[in-house]
Amino acid sequence: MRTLFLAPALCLTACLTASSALAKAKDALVVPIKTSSGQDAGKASFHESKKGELTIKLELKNLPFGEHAVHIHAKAVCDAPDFKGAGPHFNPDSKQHGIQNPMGHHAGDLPQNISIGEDHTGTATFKVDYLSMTEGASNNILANGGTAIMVHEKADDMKTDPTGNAGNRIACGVITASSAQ
Ligand SMILES: [Cu+2]
Repeated sequence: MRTLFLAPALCLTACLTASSALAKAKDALVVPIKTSSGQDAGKASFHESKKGELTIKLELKNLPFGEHAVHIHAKAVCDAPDFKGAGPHFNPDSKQHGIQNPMGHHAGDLPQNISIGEDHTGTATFKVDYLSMTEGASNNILANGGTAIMVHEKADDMKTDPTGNAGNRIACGVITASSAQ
């Protein structure tokens, strides 16, 4: 009697643990971001809805006051201090740069800049349907080893190809499947 009673209870515990770990890995990809001098610049979290919309939530710190471009760049490399190893913007559809560019836009272009306050922190949330974390999708930011999220010195003008005139790269975070927390 005792064995029969215990077995289902153990199974229930094990099943719950396994499914919540799985859900966590898919739901919340959290990427730490660092400045070009290696200082903590906060984090970006990525969540894909069932409808396929990707939400990118930025919580940044230790950055200069003002408006800054944020993009997804093509390679999962953050090589300080210039972060050039991250390559150009993530652009699987071979388009031009800028949400306002008629020939655009790169999949790695985000719809707004982030505003950093006088306390050197800032938050922003972007919801886009042109990026995903779904295996097999051409716009999957985790495919081919992943991508990088990049913060620039200046604002993106949303139209100048290929960079948006955003200036130097000042903070970076590597986006890979193993960034999941
Ligand atoms: Cu960029």
